[in-house]
Amino acid sequence: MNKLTAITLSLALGAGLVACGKQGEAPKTEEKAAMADDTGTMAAPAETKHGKGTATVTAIDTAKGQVTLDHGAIAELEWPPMTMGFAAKPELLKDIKVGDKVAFELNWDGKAGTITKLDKAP
Ligand SMILES: [Cu+2]
Repeated sequence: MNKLTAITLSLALGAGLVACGKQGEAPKTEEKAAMADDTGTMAAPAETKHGKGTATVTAIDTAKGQVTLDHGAIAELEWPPMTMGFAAKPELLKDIKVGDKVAFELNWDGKAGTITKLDKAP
């Protein structure tokens, strides 16, 4: 949320500077150009973050390479506890069963999480 607000603010400031530098052009053209810039910036890949936590496994789909975890808070990603699905390679899931308590690590690209490490909790 804060990051998005910061991006929006910096884009607004940037658009303002561009508008000041091109006073000869019609305002409508400037608005369209600014909107195109916004779209391009939003489509850029987000920075991948790494996090770790503990969870209870609530569903496994080995064929699709997906696991659903009821996970605790993840400080690195500023996530509260929640239940959600992640992509996971089948070899990470082969010794895991629904109901298992696990310790896991993930990469989060801003839209989807991929499990990079998954172990039964001791
Ligand atoms: Cu989550």
